[in-house]
Amino acid sequence: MAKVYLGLGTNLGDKEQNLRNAIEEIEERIGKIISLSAFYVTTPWGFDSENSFLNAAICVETSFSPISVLLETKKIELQMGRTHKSVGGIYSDRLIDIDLLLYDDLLLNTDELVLPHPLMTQRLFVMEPLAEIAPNLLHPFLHKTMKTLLQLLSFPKK
Ligand code: PH2
Ligand code: MG
Ligand code: MG
Repeated sequence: MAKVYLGLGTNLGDKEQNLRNAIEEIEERIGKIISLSAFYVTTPWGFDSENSFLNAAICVETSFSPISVLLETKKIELQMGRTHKSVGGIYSDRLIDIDLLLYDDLLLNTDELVLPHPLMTQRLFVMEPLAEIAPNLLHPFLHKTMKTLLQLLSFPKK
């Protein structure tokens, strides 16, 4: 069994219900959820929108490979009505976004999937919930804990 950390985000519709639905689908299709963060209200990062986000992080125990987890999360996003993905790094409002953050201590760099998620340590909306559920987890490439990485993000050195 592997432990996979997922970041969840939504900024359209009934956001709390969207997160709950996604969590239920993940548990049904990917594996047992062993940690769930609080839901964080966050401002859109990297694009302008009037719609604030609700973000969360979860840890799932799974027998699936990283690519299978990715495919399952894509299916859940589509099933929940997500219509378009970000194109060329331009973000847009969405009902649900499920991102793979970490898969055990795997380092992976393929066209389909990069692990750890390359932008996770730059994003407060990811690191706050992640550090809540896994403060002492080590980033397998940076060799720092999630708690430390969150602090570095919140109080960057000048
Ligand atoms: N997701 C993005 C881009 N910007 N901002 C917030 N606050 N929360 C997100 O989940 C988010 C974002 C790309 O997936
Ligand atoms: Mg995302
Ligand atoms: Mg995504």
